[in-house]
Amino acid sequence: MNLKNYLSIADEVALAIKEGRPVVALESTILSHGMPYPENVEFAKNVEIVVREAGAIPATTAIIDGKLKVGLSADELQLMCKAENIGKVSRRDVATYIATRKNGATTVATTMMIAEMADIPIFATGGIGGVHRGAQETMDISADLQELAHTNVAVVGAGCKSILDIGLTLEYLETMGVPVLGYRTDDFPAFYTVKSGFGVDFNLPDAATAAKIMKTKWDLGLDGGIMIANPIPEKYSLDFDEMEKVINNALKLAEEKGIKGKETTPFLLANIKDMTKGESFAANLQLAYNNAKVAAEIAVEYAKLNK
Ligand code: PSU
Ligand code: MN
Repeated sequence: MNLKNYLSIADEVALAIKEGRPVVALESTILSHGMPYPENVEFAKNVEIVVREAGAIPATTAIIDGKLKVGLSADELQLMCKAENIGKVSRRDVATYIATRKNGATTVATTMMIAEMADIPIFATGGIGGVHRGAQETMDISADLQELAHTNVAVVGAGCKSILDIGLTLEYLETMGVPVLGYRTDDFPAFYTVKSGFGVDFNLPDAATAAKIMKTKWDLGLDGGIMIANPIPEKYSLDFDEMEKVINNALKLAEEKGIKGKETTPFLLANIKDMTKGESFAANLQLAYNNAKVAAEIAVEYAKLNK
């Protein structure tokens, strides 16, 4: 591997990593393809502030000018938010984008890859990708799940996106040996709502326990990620049955329009936002901030263990 030719880590982030201080990776697909412009600019700034306030250094990742970027400048964040000619980069796209100097936003899968390369053990997102409804026919299963199976990074998310088949997503994670830990909950959250009706493997009482499980897993040589499922704060939680109706309408529309592949998730999120008159977007913002906060708290505890 000849990573140093490809990896470009911002000075502040590089120093924190070198000194063993807490760092939290953040993705850019949520900016470029998960949220509208210019609201995403405010989110991109605020989510980094949330990480800092909880005692860690934020490191948003992206592919820019032929480099895997870890830690973006204000201009680079702006570029990702404007999302003009910014692709959605999954594992299979990485080499092509770098070699041909195309700019791209990183998904959960690619942010995990880059975080591991940079030695950042934890990453906060909105919700992970997973097994889509109807995957028995379409075989649409997010590359995020394979990444969780193999890459040594803990991901804090409000469960998986509720547009997915949550039960099948959890089955897949079990098969791949990925621990699914609930942050102060017995229930696997459903993105916009606190509960999905499915359980988690273990109820994490605090950030220190999360850090201890991460260290133990990787000390044991048990490679692969960890899903830390952090429910949306109750006061921002939407009604599960209401959201199911909205999601089903969005799914029907996607089918009518023949939306497939990597377009599916952005299409559904944008339509759900419109159908709920922005209510779902407000919830999306809040759950993502909450994940950034918890990830930073865990990063702080993890850094202590490795001192
Ligand atoms: N969570 C959000 N909004 C998003 C995503 C996650 O709140 O836009 C993105 C993540 O980058 C995730 C991707 O990796 O959606 C999954 O896309 P797909 O289903 O095509 O794998
Ligand atoms: Mn897909």
